[in-house]
Amino acid sequence: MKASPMKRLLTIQDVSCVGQCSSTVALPLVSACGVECSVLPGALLSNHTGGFKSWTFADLTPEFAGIERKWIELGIKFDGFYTGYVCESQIEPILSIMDSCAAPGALRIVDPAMADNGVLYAGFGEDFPSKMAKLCRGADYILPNLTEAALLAGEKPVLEGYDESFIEGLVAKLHALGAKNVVLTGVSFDKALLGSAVSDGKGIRYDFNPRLERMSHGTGDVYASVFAGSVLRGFDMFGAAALAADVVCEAIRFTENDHWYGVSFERAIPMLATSFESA
Ligand code: PXL
Repeated sequence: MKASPMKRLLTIQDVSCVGQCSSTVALPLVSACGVECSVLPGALLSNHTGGFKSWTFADLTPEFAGIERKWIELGIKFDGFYTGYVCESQIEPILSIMDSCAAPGALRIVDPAMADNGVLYAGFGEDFPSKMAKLCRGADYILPNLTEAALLAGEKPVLEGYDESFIEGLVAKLHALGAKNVVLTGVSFDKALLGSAVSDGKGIRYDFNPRLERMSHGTGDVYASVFAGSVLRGFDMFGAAALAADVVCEAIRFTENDHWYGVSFERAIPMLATSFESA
């Protein structure tokens, strides 16, 4: 059987040289989904900011305009865009590239990677969530965790003791920002289960897996990369969310206990790649 034409996704997020996050996770995982992955690095860091004592940071925003002009000149188009950790100066240039380099029907997948466990990542100011909200406005899919969702909605994060009606209210506020579909991660009503609330604006479906008690930096990037790759492969968002969660769990299971700065997603690649054998 002849395979369907390969889709091309552009991911826009930093390159952290060390740390198993952002572009260095997206490139292998989107590729393992059978989707061509182009990268636009927004910044170059020596290592990520989540637990290392310090890091170097080079802002690559000044490169964006020239790269966009070149792509327009060459007629380069993308079937989808997946944004992760980006900085404020990149929001407008990213929106411009999403307009000028979109193939017909191109999808916009926004992981508003900026916060976790109730707090913004180091280096982001208090007003950053309102800037990130602009990127969420025209998105086909947004994938915030509970902290990011609250900050996007202009609220204080609530990380436990909530019920389904609270989650429904939060998801409704995210749709009100202008996002078509919402995948809210890190949801748990029962301590033994952890999962996501997946909403198309008409109804919410939940996807839960048994909670794995392990430090888990970088799982959001693994989740978003698999979600983006599988949506471009034609999975519906419920199937994409379920596969993304399964790959995260598999990656955590393969991760040594003292490996604190990322997850060993590399060993989940065979399982991910076989998920598309009949797709
Ligand atoms: O995993 C999200 C992420 C991406 N990029 C950088 C980060 C983080 C989280 O800390 O620091 C640079």
